[in-house]
Amino acid sequence: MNHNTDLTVWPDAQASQYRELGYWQDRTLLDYFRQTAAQYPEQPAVICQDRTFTYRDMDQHIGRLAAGFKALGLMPGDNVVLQMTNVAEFYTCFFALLQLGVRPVLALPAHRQAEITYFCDHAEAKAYLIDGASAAFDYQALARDVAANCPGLQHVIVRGELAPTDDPRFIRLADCEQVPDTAQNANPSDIAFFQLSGGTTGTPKLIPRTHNDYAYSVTGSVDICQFSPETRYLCALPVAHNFPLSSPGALGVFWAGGCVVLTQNPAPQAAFELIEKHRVTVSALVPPLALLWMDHVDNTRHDLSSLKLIQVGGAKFSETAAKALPGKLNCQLQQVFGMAEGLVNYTRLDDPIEVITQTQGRPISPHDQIRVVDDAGQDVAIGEEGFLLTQGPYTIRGYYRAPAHNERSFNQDGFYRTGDIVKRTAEGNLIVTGRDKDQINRGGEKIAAEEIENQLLRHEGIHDAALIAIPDEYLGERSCAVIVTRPGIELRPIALKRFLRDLGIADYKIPDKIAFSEALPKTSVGKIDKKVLRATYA
Ligand code: OOB
Repeated sequence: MNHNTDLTVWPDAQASQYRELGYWQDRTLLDYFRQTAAQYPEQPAVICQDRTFTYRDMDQHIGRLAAGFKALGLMPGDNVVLQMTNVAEFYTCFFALLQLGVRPVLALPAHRQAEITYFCDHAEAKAYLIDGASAAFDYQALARDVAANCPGLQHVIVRGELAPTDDPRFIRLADCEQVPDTAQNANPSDIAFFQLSGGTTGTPKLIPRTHNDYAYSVTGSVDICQFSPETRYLCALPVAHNFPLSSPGALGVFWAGGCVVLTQNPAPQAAFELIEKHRVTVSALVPPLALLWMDHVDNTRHDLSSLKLIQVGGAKFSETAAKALPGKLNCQLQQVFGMAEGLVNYTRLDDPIEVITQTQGRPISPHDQIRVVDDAGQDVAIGEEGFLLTQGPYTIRGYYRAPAHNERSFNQDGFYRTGDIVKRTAEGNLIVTGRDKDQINRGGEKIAAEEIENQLLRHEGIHDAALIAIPDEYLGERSCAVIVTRPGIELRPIALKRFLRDLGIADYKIPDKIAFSEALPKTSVGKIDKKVLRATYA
């Protein structure tokens, strides 16, 4: 086995098997896009507010941007950080970088200085690409702070007009477009880009995804979800997230020749208007958003009759809500249980209704290996709860440059320890029943407890801190920080939230609730007993 810390490759036997089965086609992600573009050049590929891009338009922008990025000196194997909102330029930049073998780290719009600086440092990023025209947040101000702290950054590439700055590294994205260059410099078995892990440790982990493995996950998803040239997909979740990117997401739409409709605002009012206007057939939602859409549907005057399928995933969707959704939104429900590390499970469109409402589905591939094991690593019986382990043709074998963490996250046989607690039914469907990782799942947004605890401990008035999940009717879970202050120190929750915000942490990671305690309960081995804390603060 290759123990390169950048990309842990699959064992040779598996790699050859995946090739023989036709899963790995040794084509780049851009090859798939261009195949569709050649077949349906005039079809709309992306609708972004009042702009419509055909497949030909997209393809041309990609070629022009690739030429421009190359002229800036970006080289195969370089890393960059890509942080776009839900705009068409996300896809053109993504593919242009891939064409050059340059690897984007797919940051989320919610990430702030702490996260972005970390990505830039850890990936030794040469460039940072942002949406400088967002009405929701000033990404140029963020980029100025990031650039000031990251001397290794050679370029900050800005969608929209440049705000005044003395920093010569800032350049307009539009100025990057040059005479198109379509020559590819990417190896299909190499890293295409990085997804971000929900995380369980002090620092976020980068997930290297190869062209081969990712393309297969998309192709398999397109089959299962029956995407076609008629598919009109509303992308309401952040474009860069694995779910709306590849499950089957926008890439699935591109593989099939359909159309992606982008929205910056996932709220029902805005989304329903777009569904009616563009005759949207499918969308992907996290549970809180699905609940919001369901609550709002009775009061809408918009015609939603084009909707055929709503996918819900990212966090557990309650059985009650799952039963109600098809009647409310007058379409089918599909549950999706996936992870940026790879494995994605779907309920199938023709599954019995009990499977669709009571399970989180089964894997894409017959070659996804699933194990449900107990504390001792022994397989448990069907229907019994256990820890979910997986390996397969599109699940990573290691995080990027994280050898110590990889020791813990992967077992001897290459299985990824998902940290999810599941039951498997006789038909092979998975039911997520809990979690064995120190993470809060805030309505689909993942927070690594240790990351926030470390930040809290930087406060001089704090002696000890624990971040736990507390139940929330709407989000499923919210975060609660339990704080032990130093003797004689009094702190106010609002000041602590402020402290975290000033450290440049994404908003969704700021604790929803802050509680104070004399001491934190400890287990027999001296670790903070989060079970006790959760029971106390629930
Ligand atoms: C998706 O990916 P991530 O990387 O943001 O989060 C993965 C984790 C899973 O390990 C699990 O803990 C949780 O999110 N999760 C679910 C779930 N879907 C994800 N827990 C219960 N029920 C579900 N349906 O969240 C993701 C990636 C691709 C497709 C869909 C979701």
